[in-house]
Amino acid sequence: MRTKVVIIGGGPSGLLLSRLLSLQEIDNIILEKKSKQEVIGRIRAGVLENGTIEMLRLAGVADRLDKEGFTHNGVFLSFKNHGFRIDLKKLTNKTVTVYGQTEVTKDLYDAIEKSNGIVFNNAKDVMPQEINSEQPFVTFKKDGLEKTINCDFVVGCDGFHGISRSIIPQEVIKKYERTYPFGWLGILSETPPASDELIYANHGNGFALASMRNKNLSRYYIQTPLDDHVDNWNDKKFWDTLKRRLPSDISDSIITGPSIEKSIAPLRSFVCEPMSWKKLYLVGDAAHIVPPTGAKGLNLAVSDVYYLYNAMKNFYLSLNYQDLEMYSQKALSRVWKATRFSWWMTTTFHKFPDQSPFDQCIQDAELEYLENSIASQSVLAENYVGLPF
Ligand code: RFL
Ligand code: PHB
Repeated sequence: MRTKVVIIGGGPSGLLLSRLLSLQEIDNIILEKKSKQEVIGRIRAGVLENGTIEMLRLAGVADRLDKEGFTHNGVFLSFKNHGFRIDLKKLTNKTVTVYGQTEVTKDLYDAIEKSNGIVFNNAKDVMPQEINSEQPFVTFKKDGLEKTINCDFVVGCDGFHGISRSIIPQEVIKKYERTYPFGWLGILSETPPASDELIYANHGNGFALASMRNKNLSRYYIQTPLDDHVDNWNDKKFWDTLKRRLPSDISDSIITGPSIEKSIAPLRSFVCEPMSWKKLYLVGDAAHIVPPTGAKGLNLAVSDVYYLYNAMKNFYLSLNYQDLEMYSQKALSRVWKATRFSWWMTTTFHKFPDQSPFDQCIQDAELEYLENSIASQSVLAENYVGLPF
């Protein structure tokens, strides 16, 4: 088999890149380790930046998003049992949109299937080969049979635990990492959201987030110890903890119900440099991870796709290789800014196990400053709605 671009990983970044390349008639094949149902079943991101939406429109997959997505003009922050609002629209003239990653992935799959794009699901032992040559190829197993695809480029869209990043030699790759001493326990429940806009809460016992998917589907998170387990959290314990951490005017009116999904995710900041090596390009979580506190992970994956898609388009349509050479540098410049913002949101809103009274007072001062300073609010708003691509 031969194609121009082999994309390893059929999550949101791999699917979006494939779709955009196909629209330019640049042949590509996706190799995805899991089944379509497993990929679509992942409940993750919920907040899309305008730049992400523009890219989904460019890919022709935004009809449902434009109809069903919820535009949010602001976001609430709370501390010391009291909330205040950041008016994103007024401060930046931009908004964010609530539309689940599950739906984004579904829309992309549908479009790719309709246009006969090639996705090999359940592709096992995927391995990029001869990346350092003019004839790279990728080997994998499908239904027990060994397969090879020759190509011009390999793109690693295979997430943090994928194989692609490991192809870059140790002496070339540099990794930057911060782990956090807590996780997020998230639940989905078929109840009306606590508020029309998201609430990020700093509380003496730990962080909480009230988010949503639609008018009758809520998404909530609470900070938990790193070694905690979902089995320790029945629904009652979850709701009681959440209510204690949100401002009481919200807790008093919150509607609870059975959880339909419950999971714990660890929090991590990670960046690898460079994001490309020879014929390999890394995109999204394969190259960087941010803690979800800034709602940046999926949006960053999409801005990587933007840079790489344009670079590949320039290469195939105009024989211009320059943008491909600049890909890593361009993408990393935006990645580090989102990494900083996500780290800042995480350190400002969470309770650290070794947090001293001094540290708590600094967090309170930070949030009080944010509540009363338009300059401080503008910094948060500009980053939250997404820096330009
Ligand atoms: P993904 O989604 O991890 O997809 C990678 C795909 O590669 C496949 N794969 C392989 N395929 C073939 N061979 C291999 N060897 C392979 N190894 C892996 C996997 O099966 C998978 O299908 O990476 P991608 O496409 O870069 O997308 C990144 C986003 O999924 C991620 O950044 C976001 O979900 C992060 N995130 C959020 N981002 C936002 O922008 N806004 C949010 O509100 C937001 N909330 C979140 C989040 C992530 C969370 N968790 C669970 C970490 C909330 C949470 C709780
Ligand atoms: C979500 O709705 O899943 C969500 C929203 C905002 C975040 C993280 C996750 O910062």
